[in-house]
Amino acid sequence: VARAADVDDLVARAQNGEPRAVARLISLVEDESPALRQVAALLAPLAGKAHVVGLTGAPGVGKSTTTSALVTAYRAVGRRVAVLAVDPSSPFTGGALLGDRVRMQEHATDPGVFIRSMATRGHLGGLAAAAPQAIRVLEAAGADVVLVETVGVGQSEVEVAGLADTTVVLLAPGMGDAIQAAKAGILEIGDVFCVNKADRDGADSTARELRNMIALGREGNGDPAGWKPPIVKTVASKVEGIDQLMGALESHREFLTADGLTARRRKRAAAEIEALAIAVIRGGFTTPHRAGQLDELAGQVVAGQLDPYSAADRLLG
Ligand SMILES: Nc1nc2c(ncn2[C@@H]2O[C@H](COP(=O)(O)OP(=O)(O)O)[C@@H](O)[C@H]2O)c(=O)[nH]1
Ligand SMILES: [Mg+2]
Repeated sequence: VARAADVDDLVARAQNGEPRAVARLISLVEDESPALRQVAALLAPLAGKAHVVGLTGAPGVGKSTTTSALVTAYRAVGRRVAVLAVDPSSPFTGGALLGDRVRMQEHATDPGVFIRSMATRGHLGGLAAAAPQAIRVLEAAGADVVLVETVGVGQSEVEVAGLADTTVVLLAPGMGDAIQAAKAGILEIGDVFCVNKADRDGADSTARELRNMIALGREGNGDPAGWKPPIVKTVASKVEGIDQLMGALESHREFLTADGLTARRRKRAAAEIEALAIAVIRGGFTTPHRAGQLDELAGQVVAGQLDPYSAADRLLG
């Protein structure tokens, strides 16, 4: 357990860009450390400075390769970049992310790059609460851009959109095509679309299909008026199209006026607070007293003496 003075020191060192302090703070977030409240309080005034970019798409589509190429592109224009690889399904940091770590090695000695992975299973508020807190750590460390990549599994693909100022949806020809993306509900969340593996057959038809589906499917989803999600073709493994992709991300960031950005961030903070509050309430049910009360109410519902809505009111009352 980190002592209060240690936490102060850690945050100060993270602000100086010390990678070890950044890593330690993210571990505190991940492990749901008792020191987390103090960490959160110290980080609150330091947050909100970075452009948070989420990358989502089916496994294998090229998210990690694209992320790594984007890091290089942002570094070339002098930005400090952080990468947060999030695995919402695994209790371990590592596993599926291990390969990504190897891939990110080329950036390992650059003091302007922070790369962290985190697992969120077991965190009190799940991805919705753990990731924003980790993002604040990276902002405190001076990141101008935070790239958030999730291991794409179902709901997390959509959830990552809730974490970002700008969301990139990646597709590749012949896999995770536009129709599948539509089914997964990820067409609505893209601010920028990336057809990666454009060295393969079918990239143009995937882009065309995507353009049609976007035009059809996005009415009334709260797009800032006038923003037409661009479709960028890339070959991430050969670093082709990456500057255009970065340009599209920058354009979206510029397009989001202060008001638009604040609105997105308020939604994100609301989801974070809600996730934490629900987790606290749920945690309350596991006390022996509450568990006993719940069991007794369940008995009354089964016996037809009480309806479940009234039972829920009593449990919360
Ligand atoms: N042909 C081709 N392969 C690519 C491209 N981008 C990535 N890959 C390869 O696709 C595989 C999966 O990439 P990865 O970035 O790990 O995908 P992720 O699961 O979405 O993070 C790797 O073997 C990459 O080298 C590309 O533009 N063209
Ligand atoms: Mg990956």
